[in-house]
Amino acid sequence: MKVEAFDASLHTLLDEMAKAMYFEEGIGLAAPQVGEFKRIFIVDIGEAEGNIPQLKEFINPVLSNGEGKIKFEEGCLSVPGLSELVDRKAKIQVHYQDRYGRPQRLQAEDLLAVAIQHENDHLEGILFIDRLSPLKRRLARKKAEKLVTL
Ligand code: QAP
Ligand code: CO
Repeated sequence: MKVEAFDASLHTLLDEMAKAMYFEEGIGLAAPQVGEFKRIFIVDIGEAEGNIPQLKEFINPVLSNGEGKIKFEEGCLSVPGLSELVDRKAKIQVHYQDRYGRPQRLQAEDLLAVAIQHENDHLEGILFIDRLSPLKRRLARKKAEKLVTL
Protein backbone atom coordinates (compact mmCIF):
# COMPACT_ATOMS: atom_id res chain seq x y z
CA MET A 1 0.00 0.00 0.00
CA LYS A 2 1.34 3.36 -1.02
CA VAL A 3 1.63 5.90 1.82
CA GLU A 4 -0.66 8.90 1.21
CA ALA A 5 -0.80 10.54 4.67
CA PHE A 6 2.43 11.99 6.06
CA ASP A 7 0.93 12.57 9.47
CA ALA A 8 1.64 11.90 13.14
CA SER A 9 0.63 8.23 12.87
CA LEU A 10 3.24 7.72 10.12
CA HIS A 11 5.88 9.39 12.30
CA THR A 12 4.94 7.15 15.23
CA LEU A 13 5.25 4.06 13.03
CA LEU A 14 8.68 5.20 11.78
CA ASP A 15 9.86 5.86 15.34
CA GLU A 16 8.60 2.45 16.52
CA MET A 17 10.34 0.76 13.59
CA ALA A 18 13.64 2.47 14.45
CA LYS A 19 13.30 1.40 18.09
CA ALA A 20 12.64 -2.21 17.06
CA MET A 21 15.54 -2.24 14.58
CA TYR A 22 18.06 -0.87 17.08
CA PHE A 23 16.78 -3.17 19.82
CA GLU A 24 17.32 -6.21 17.55
CA GLU A 25 20.67 -4.79 16.35
CA GLY A 26 19.53 -4.83 12.73
CA ILE A 27 20.67 -2.51 9.96
CA GLY A 28 17.37 -2.44 8.11
CA LEU A 29 13.66 -3.04 8.73
CA ALA A 30 10.62 -2.93 6.45
CA ALA A 31 7.07 -2.13 7.58
CA PRO A 32 5.63 -5.54 6.52
CA GLN A 33 8.07 -7.16 9.00
CA VAL A 34 6.16 -5.47 11.82
CA GLY A 35 2.73 -6.24 10.35
CA GLU A 36 2.20 -2.90 8.57
CA PHE A 37 1.61 -3.57 4.88
CA LYS A 38 2.83 -0.19 3.71
CA ARG A 39 5.63 0.85 1.34
CA ILE A 40 8.06 1.92 4.05
CA PHE A 41 11.50 0.78 5.15
CA ILE A 42 14.35 2.15 7.24
CA VAL A 43 18.08 1.54 7.00
CA ASP A 44 21.00 2.44 9.24
CA ILE A 45 24.33 1.08 8.10
CA GLY A 46 26.23 3.71 10.11
CA GLU A 47 27.40 1.44 12.89
CA ALA A 48 28.05 -1.47 10.55
CA GLU A 49 30.58 0.74 8.77
CA GLY A 50 32.14 1.96 12.01
CA ASN A 51 30.61 5.42 11.76
CA ILE A 52 28.00 7.10 13.88
CA PRO A 53 24.41 5.87 13.46
CA GLN A 54 22.63 7.40 10.49
CA LEU A 55 18.97 6.55 10.12
CA LYS A 56 17.47 6.75 6.65
CA GLU A 57 13.70 6.54 6.15
CA PHE A 58 12.31 5.51 2.75
CA ILE A 59 8.64 5.97 1.94
CA ASN A 60 7.11 4.88 -1.40
CA PRO A 61 10.57 3.91 -2.74
CA VAL A 62 11.18 3.16 -6.42
CA LEU A 63 14.50 1.56 -7.39
CA SER A 64 16.15 2.10 -10.79
CA ASN A 65 19.42 2.15 -12.71
CA GLY A 66 20.83 -1.01 -11.16
CA GLU A 67 24.46 -1.42 -12.17
CA GLY A 68 27.20 -3.97 -11.55
CA LYS A 69 27.10 -6.98 -9.28
CA ILE A 70 27.91 -7.59 -5.65
CA LYS A 71 27.71 -10.72 -3.50
CA PHE A 72 26.96 -10.05 0.12
CA GLU A 73 26.39 -12.33 3.11
CA GLU A 74 22.87 -11.34 4.11
CA GLY A 75 20.83 -11.97 7.21
CA CYS A 76 17.35 -10.84 8.11
CA LEU A 77 15.42 -10.13 11.31
CA SER A 78 12.60 -12.25 9.82
CA VAL A 79 14.96 -15.23 9.35
CA PRO A 80 17.02 -15.01 12.56
CA GLY A 81 20.23 -16.97 12.80
CA LEU A 82 20.51 -17.62 9.07
CA SER A 83 22.83 -15.92 6.58
CA GLU A 84 23.69 -16.68 2.96
CA LEU A 85 25.55 -15.05 0.08
CA VAL A 86 23.09 -13.20 -2.16
CA ASP A 87 23.65 -11.62 -5.60
CA ARG A 88 22.65 -7.96 -5.80
CA LYS A 89 23.27 -4.88 -7.93
CA ALA A 90 26.37 -3.01 -6.76
CA LYS A 91 24.84 0.41 -7.46
CA ILE A 92 21.27 1.60 -7.54
CA GLN A 93 19.26 4.77 -7.57
CA VAL A 94 16.23 5.17 -5.34
CA HIS A 95 13.48 7.76 -5.57
CA TYR A 96 11.40 8.03 -2.41
CA GLN A 97 9.65 10.40 -0.04
CA ASP A 98 10.83 11.42 3.41
CA ARG A 99 8.55 11.47 6.50
CA TYR A 100 7.17 14.86 5.45
CA GLY A 101 6.27 13.66 1.95
CA ARG A 102 9.10 15.55 0.27
CA PRO A 103 10.50 13.78 -2.81
CA GLN A 104 14.09 12.57 -2.44
CA ARG A 105 16.61 10.77 -4.60
CA LEU A 106 19.62 8.78 -3.47
CA GLN A 107 22.47 7.15 -5.33
CA ALA A 108 23.67 4.13 -3.31
CA GLU A 109 26.46 1.59 -3.62
CA ASP A 110 27.97 -1.33 -1.73
CA LEU A 111 26.39 -2.12 1.65
CA LEU A 112 23.82 0.69 1.43
CA ALA A 113 22.72 -0.50 -2.03
CA VAL A 114 22.45 -4.09 -0.75
CA ALA A 115 20.42 -2.99 2.29
CA ILE A 116 18.00 -0.95 0.14
CA GLN A 117 17.47 -3.87 -2.26
CA HIS A 118 16.97 -6.29 0.65
CA GLU A 119 14.42 -4.01 2.36
CA ASN A 120 12.63 -3.15 -0.89
CA ASP A 121 12.16 -6.91 -1.47
CA HIS A 122 10.22 -7.10 1.82
CA LEU A 123 7.64 -4.72 0.30
CA GLU A 124 7.02 -7.38 -2.38
CA GLY A 125 7.00 -10.23 0.16
CA ILE A 126 10.39 -11.47 -1.03
CA LEU A 127 12.97 -12.76 1.48
CA PHE A 128 16.70 -13.07 0.73
CA ILE A 129 16.37 -16.86 0.73
CA ASP A 130 14.01 -16.49 -2.27
CA ARG A 131 16.98 -15.01 -4.19
CA LEU A 132 19.13 -18.13 -3.76
CA SER A 133 19.43 -20.92 -6.32
CA PRO A 134 16.71 -23.59 -5.87
CA LEU A 135 19.20 -25.98 -4.24
CA LYS A 136 20.60 -23.41 -1.82
CA ARG A 137 17.08 -22.21 -1.04
CA ARG A 138 15.99 -25.71 -0.06
CA LEU A 139 19.01 -26.09 2.22
CA ALA A 140 18.40 -22.64 3.73
CA ARG A 141 14.71 -23.47 4.33
CA LYS A 142 15.70 -26.66 6.15
CA LYS A 143 18.23 -24.79 8.29
CA ALA A 144 15.62 -22.14 9.11
CA GLU A 145 13.02 -24.76 10.08
CA LYS A 146 15.50 -26.40 12.44
CA LEU A 147 16.32 -23.05 14.04
CA VAL A 148 12.61 -22.37 14.63
CA THR A 149 11.87 -25.73 16.27
CA LEU A 150 14.95 -25.61 18.53
C1 QAP B 1 19.08 -6.54 5.93
O1 QAP B 1 19.34 -7.33 8.09
C2 QAP B 1 20.45 -6.54 5.34
O2 QAP B 1 20.06 -13.43 11.86
C3 QAP B 1 19.04 -6.16 7.38
O3 QAP B 1 20.12 -13.29 14.53
C4 QAP B 1 21.22 -7.68 5.38
O4 QAP B 1 19.34 -6.21 9.99
C5 QAP B 1 20.95 -5.43 4.75
C6 QAP B 1 19.84 -9.82 12.27
C7 QAP B 1 22.49 -7.67 4.82
C8 QAP B 1 22.21 -5.42 4.20
C9 QAP B 1 22.99 -6.55 4.24
C10 QAP B 1 19.90 -11.06 11.67
C11 QAP B 1 19.88 -9.74 13.64
C12 QAP B 1 19.73 -8.59 11.49
C13 QAP B 1 20.00 -12.21 12.44
C14 QAP B 1 19.44 -7.28 9.45
C15 QAP B 1 20.02 -12.13 13.83
C16 QAP B 1 19.97 -10.88 14.43
C17 QAP B 1 19.64 -8.54 10.16
CO1 CO C 1 15.07 -8.59 5.98
